[in-house]
Amino acid sequence: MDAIYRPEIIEPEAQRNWEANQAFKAGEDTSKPKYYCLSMFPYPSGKLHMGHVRNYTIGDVLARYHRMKGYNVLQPMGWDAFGLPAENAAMANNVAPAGWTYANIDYMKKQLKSLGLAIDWSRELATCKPDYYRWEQWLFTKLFEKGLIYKKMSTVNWDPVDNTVLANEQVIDGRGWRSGALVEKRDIPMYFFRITDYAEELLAELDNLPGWPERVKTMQRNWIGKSFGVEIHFPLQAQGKGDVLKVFTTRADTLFGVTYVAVAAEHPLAQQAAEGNAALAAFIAECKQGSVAEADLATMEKKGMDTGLKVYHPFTNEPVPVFVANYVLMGYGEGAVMAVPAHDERDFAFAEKYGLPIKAVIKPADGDLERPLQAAYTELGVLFDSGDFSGRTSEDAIDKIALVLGNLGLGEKRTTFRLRDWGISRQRYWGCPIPIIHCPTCGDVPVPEDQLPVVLPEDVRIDVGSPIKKMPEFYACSCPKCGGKAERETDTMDTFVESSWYYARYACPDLDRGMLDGRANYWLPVDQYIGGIEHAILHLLYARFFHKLMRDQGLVSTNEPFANLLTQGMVVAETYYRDQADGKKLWINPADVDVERNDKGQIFAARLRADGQPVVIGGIEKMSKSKNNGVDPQALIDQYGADTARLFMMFAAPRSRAWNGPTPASKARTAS
Ligand code: ANZ
Ligand code: ZN
Repeated sequence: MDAIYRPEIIEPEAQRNWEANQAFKAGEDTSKPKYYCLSMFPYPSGKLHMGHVRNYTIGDVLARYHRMKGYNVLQPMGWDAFGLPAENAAMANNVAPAGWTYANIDYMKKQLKSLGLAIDWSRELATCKPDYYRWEQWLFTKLFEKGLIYKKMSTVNWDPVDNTVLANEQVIDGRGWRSGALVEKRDIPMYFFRITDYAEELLAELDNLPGWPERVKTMQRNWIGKSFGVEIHFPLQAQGKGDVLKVFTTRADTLFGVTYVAVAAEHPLAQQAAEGNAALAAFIAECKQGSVAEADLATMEKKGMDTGLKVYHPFTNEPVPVFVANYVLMGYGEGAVMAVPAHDERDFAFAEKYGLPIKAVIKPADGDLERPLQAAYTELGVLFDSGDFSGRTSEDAIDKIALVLGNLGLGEKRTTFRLRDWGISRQRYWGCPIPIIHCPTCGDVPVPEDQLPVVLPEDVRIDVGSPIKKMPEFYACSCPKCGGKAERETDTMDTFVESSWYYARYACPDLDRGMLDGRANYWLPVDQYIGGIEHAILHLLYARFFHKLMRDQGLVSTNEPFANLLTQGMVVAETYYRDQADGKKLWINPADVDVERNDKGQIFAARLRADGQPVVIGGIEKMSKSKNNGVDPQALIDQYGADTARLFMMFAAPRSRAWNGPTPASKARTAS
């Protein structure tokens, strides 16, 4: 035996041995309790970063611990292999996205192996392979037949120079990232998953996930956003009897403070008013321009225009003007609001800007409002100047007003969700083809099971736009129903679709007769899921949704995919830079800097090793390429060995409550 520890000899030897003996191959064994330990699979971007090392080491520690405790452990690995970066890399390096992706997978797989993870590699999957996405397409056709997937027009970012749709992240300051052209909005048909049908269950089931961090559950609850409110009907002046404008409000108690109503630019009433009103039509067109990103909508300047139309107040019968306003969203509630400037901040700002009346009707229970109002009073309180409802509390008035409106046939209580249906059409190439055939006679026809998969051609050249949109050999086909000439859909699916069910496919990755078999019910739910907090909302919500879709399709028997969730923190590092002549910062990798520390270990001086001159200490930031503060795990592994690198990652930032122990759910499974 060597006197010194030589990882470069010991580790490859151990790893060869594991591989030869298939040491981590998992099988279904009902004599032992099972433990399914899953770390979020990586996007094959090129090489591993420290975030991966941390994520996968946490998973590996838990997997090995449970194995030693006598559990039947499954720890699989795979590749989230579709996505836009492959197209960008392909364009930059003149290679095909498939080749780039497969080469990255090869390299990163070697790196993962050198980390010494106890992975069952026999279950490896890559989402860009037809034997994987075939089943995604199959489920798509089933859901389409059930009406859980539908088509509707939806707004996208359109680059008028490159003639292509842009993803939100490809729009920079309102311009296309390649062409620099001003981006327009365009309506095109897209497919949507009816996730809103599951909103109630997705919300309620969060209460049955004791193994999830409270913080993540709160984020999901807010995202689903259940609101209890009232739908109120404002009869339209100068229209047929019974024509009403519907609004959704959470504050029916403020009804007597309504001084205008506002509709979204896309609302049919706005469209109607714009006929013969050029100024209004221009304003509506302007509203439709610009980004569709939600963050931009929240911060943009509130703008509006009077339509000239009027509605009647349902109680006082007074006429109320109808505005078009850019802060009203077509996709929420009714796409129309009753505006109460005295008690809503947005309405207050809008009323001040356009000189609309501000009528207060709610005051604090124990005091009075300031006069004149300097800002909206948005709290609940007691009603005044509100007819028969004056003197009631807000809570009480909301119920009573809903009741009276109901009796008049002018409204009812309603719950609304902030959650929108999930639009999954992407006008990109490197994704799973949507299995629909467009027939001039039969309409949208799902591809029959025996014609699946619809294979994405891999041998392509990428320039502007998706190559399969220009390949008749891909899209020309015949209709499965009538046999006539037809065309295949050329959009691909959002890559979040692939990552919504991979955890289940690991149970039976070799199955070629179906999406899942009984093995999925043996392994699921995942006992411990580990991944970045950045996936707290979308990925985890979509995966929960897919689990329920698969359950209702008879593919799995549980309600939730992940019994315990561990969200690891961000991996951070020091940053260093020098100011350059052009005002930009030159970021310097910490590996090239020599530092001096005080007795608390804080860095107080730093010099570039190459020239011995000082560099600016930029503080600790998330490890990223942009700040050049990435620490390459490979260098650590090569120098000190994987065990050292792993131990360091665990020691440097220990997980105090790394896991919550097997939940009752996973115990119950092992009994059956
Ligand atoms: C009148 C009112 C008075 C409101 C008041 C608030 C305060 P949450 O809680 O998020 O569900 N709203 C309704 N539909 C909208 C749309 N399509 N676009 C933009 N805003 C919309 O929010 C519900 C409130 O958001 C509703 O209650 C409505 O404004 C507005 F003192 O109605 B409220
Ligand atoms: Zn047909």
